[in-house]
Amino acid sequence: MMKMKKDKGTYYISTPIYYPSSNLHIGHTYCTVMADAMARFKRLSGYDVHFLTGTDEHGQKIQTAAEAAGMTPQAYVDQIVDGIKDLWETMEISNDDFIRTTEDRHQKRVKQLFMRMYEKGDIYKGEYEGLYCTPCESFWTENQLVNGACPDCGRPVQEAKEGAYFFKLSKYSQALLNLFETNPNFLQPDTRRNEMIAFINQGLEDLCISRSTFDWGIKVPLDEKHVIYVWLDALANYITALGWPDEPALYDKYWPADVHLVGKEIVRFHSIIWPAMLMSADLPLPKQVRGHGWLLIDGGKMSKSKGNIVDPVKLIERYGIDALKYFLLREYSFGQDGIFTNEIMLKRMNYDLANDLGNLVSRTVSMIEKYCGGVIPAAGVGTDNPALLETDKDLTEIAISAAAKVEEQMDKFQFNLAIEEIWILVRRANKYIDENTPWVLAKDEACKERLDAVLHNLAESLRIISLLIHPYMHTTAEEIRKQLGIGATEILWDDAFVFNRLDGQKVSKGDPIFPRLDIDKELAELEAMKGTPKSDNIPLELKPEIDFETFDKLDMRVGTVISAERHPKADKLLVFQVKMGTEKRQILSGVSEFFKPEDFIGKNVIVVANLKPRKLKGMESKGMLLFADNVVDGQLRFEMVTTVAEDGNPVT
Ligand code: ME8
Repeated sequence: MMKMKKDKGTYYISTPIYYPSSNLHIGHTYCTVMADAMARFKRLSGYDVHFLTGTDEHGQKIQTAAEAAGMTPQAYVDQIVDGIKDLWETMEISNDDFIRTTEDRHQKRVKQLFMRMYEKGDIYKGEYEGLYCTPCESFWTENQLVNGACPDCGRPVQEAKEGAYFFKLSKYSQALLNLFETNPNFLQPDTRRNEMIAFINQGLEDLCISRSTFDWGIKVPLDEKHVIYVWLDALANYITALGWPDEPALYDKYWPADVHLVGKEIVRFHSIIWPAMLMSADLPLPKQVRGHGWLLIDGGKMSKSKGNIVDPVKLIERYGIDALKYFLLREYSFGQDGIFTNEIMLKRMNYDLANDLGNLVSRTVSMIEKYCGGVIPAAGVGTDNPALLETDKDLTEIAISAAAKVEEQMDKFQFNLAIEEIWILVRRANKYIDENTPWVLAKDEACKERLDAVLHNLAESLRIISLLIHPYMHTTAEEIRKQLGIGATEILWDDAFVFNRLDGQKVSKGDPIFPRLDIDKELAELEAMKGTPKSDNIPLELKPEIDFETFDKLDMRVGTVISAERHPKADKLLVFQVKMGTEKRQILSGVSEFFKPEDFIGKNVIVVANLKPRKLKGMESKGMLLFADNVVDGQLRFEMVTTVAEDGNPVT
């Protein structure tokens, strides 16, 4: 077999470096599986690929989680990172490197990058006063908030003030706008690009890039009382892992990255802050940032406190790596959010894998064993029936044109459509069996030539399928090749474009590649495995401590809800009329996804009565209703156990 030269150049792809604040779930797996499929696809089609993943280990969130677990931050992250590495190893993720931001190689290079930006005159010392979201490690301005909460995660923000270093992000506004305008490919999908342009047009503020309220981070060179902002630290991984600037062999070879694959919520960091940092350091920009959508469970994001985290390890143990990878890549459309349920997953596995692909493999190999002594027959035609000749032509055409169609979809990161192109061939081949009925041909010696031709065509189709599926499910691809007797030959993408490779190979039937699942039974067992979340399993992640004087500034009163209705202009907001003594107040609260307005009528609530009034989407809110997160079930609570007197005022 001829060897094709790998001469398409280099391809550098990265995933986000994940926070090791807890174990990874199916959402992280989704992103890494896509990056892996792309890396494998590019390798197979002739690129010299570098695939990077890793962990983002600094910052207040990690420090707080470690403290809650009674461990040092380093010991805390070490055990979680071990688990993350194990997961990727179990899943046979083909990353070429794994960067940890606590590694020396990273820390020293982040300091060098910081100094380079400083020497450029882009970093200055100032004082930061703003609204801070601890889980997201982000400062926000008042008008960036959504319903008074963090626009990324929806959680409350707190006022924070500290002496800090700033990066002159605003200086790069125009250069960033030019980037989006002149290079529409830089950020995909287009919807994300439009959001970023709008974000810049609102006015970019300089970015606070140091923290002094905690110390789990890389020290600011020149001022060790501060640690470098975790996002500046993390984003730098894409070049520090390549050895920039002191060991630049990989950097020279692979930078700029071809694509940073990231979830939609961190597109802003990758397409605004990261390019601005690189501009400041006079380094080339990545060629592309691709934002993917979220996997949603029960209509929302997975959360540990809701107890609805889907653990990939459990699914792999039950269904195998390839079935899970296939499902993730086939089910969801890149860039859009998608719903995850066990039922959707199990149906995909049964219909596409056990029925379509599994049957094609077992029928083809069994028939070659039964009717041809296990040897793949040579190519032929064996009929002059135009209808059957048409089936040959159709199957061959679909088979040899599939690779180009797959490439076209992969160029757009449309994994689901790329796989659908392959399944058009899988289903066509199954139909070909039904049209040509080899079991009938086998009964008549005069039809032997036709029988051989049919089985040859099926074996060729399977060989092509084994190449096409290789990036997405390499173990299955190799198993199919083993059954076709070509397991030892090199996998070459270019072989997917031709239909004449097999003649005389000895097949060997194996176990079904995807056993059929009893969906009802699986659903019941998966449900039983979930268990009920227990509060003592859930680390309590708290905001920074406050002193009594700060707390004592709050004036809290019990009020009674007289009416509640939806805000006419904001889906998330409810508008309450609350009675406290002689006073009636309007208070707005962003809780419509948790409660219906009628849940509140006549109920007593705790009101922060001295909060400065403000307008939310055109309506005034005077005060705040208190809700609390319930650790056990993740639900919000508001009710007080009090009774209401006849005059409508609470009895205390
Ligand atoms: O943001 N659906 O790390 P992170 C789909 N450390 N993808 C999901 C998902 C879901 N429900 N949940 C998570 C960070 N992801 C930073 C990144 S990079 C320099 C620093 C995926 O652990 C998705 O790719 O919160 C998302 O962007 C990423 O995990 C966030 O991982």
